[in-house]
Amino acid sequence: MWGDVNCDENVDMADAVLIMQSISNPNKYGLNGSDENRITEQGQANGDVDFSSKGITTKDALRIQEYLLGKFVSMDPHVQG
Ligand SMILES: [Ca+2]
Ligand SMILES: [Ca+2]
Repeated sequence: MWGDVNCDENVDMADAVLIMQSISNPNKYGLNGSDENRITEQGQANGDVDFSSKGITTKDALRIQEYLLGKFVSMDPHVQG
């Protein structure tokens, strides 16, 4: 599911936050992080909603936030707008 970074079948602010946590605090929230709520490979795949940035970056987190604010009707990166 596009945008569902924490794999709870919902797209909300927590997903954008998890992307930023996995970038800023990889020891805890990265793929091999210590926190039980760390990002997973599936979560990274779900969260890569901005194809202009390779992999998971702050751009993907930003796109999720913009989606939540109503700027996009779909989280699918193939459907821009
Ligand atoms: Ca989620
Ligand atoms: Ca990306």
